[in-house]
Amino acid sequence: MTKRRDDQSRRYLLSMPDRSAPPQSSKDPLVIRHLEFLGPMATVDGWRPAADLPEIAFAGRSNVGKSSLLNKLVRRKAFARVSNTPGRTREINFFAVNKLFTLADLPGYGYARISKERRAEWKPLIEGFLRASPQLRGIVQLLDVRHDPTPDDEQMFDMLADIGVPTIVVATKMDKVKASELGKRLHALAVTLGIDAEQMIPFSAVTGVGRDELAAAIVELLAQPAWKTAESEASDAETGEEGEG
Ligand SMILES: Nc1nc2c(ncn2[C@@H]2O[C@H](COP(=O)(O)OP(=O)(O)OP(=O)(O)O)[C@@H](O)[C@H]2O)c(=O)[nH]1
Ligand SMILES: [Mg+2]
Repeated sequence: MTKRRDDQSRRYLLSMPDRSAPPQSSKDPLVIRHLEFLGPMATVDGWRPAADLPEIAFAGRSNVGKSSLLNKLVRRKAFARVSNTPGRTREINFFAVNKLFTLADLPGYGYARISKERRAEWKPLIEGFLRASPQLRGIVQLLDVRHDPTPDDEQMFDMLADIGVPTIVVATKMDKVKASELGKRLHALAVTLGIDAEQMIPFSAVTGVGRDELAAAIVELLAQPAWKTAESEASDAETGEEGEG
């Protein structure tokens, strides 16, 4: 499979949910009634919460704003821990929302100021989790609107494309860019990733812009069947095989 289009851009064959006609409503698409921290997963074979609720995971470089985005999403100041020490969180932290679904705050990757060996640690845990989570509905992948994707981001996008998990791309820290530059930055990111700019959700944990759009996109993802089941059913249909049981 060739993914590289030219020197500057890659076309990732991401599985992206159709967001062409987002529902227009002034109502909060995700009212938070109940929140619970479930615990951390530290290794691929380590503890994780029972996979009995649909799951959405949040991924991105260290310091990109995953925990801040989660807090904004659930309308709490300090529910997920916002780090002053990037590269520290190396576990996956799970939160249950409204006893209906689970959010997984993935460890940030690509922090420069740690050893080479430790820099590579993120991949097995994140990849192991993504591939072995039958209830996973999708990934919210964060990019800092100010920066082009790094090689670590590229590895992550390659992995998401390879696994085939539905992916929502969020451009975060919008408040840090001048209004006159925003359109240009979003376009540049979209071109680099080979996706449509409309597929990205512009977000800021400071101003709250994008919170409701993201919440609506997540609610839609949660309504989908688990993508793994959908995938295995599709391949069963192709081969004419029937599932067991
Ligand atoms: N201006 C601005 N700052 C932000 C935004 N989101 C996050 N930050 C800041 O960026 C820093 C990192 O934010 P975190 O939410 O801890 O980032 P993270 O991706 O969870 O980091 P790791 O857990 O280390 O992977 C903090 O100082 C935040 O206050 C945003 O939208 N705008
Ligand atoms: Mg964090």
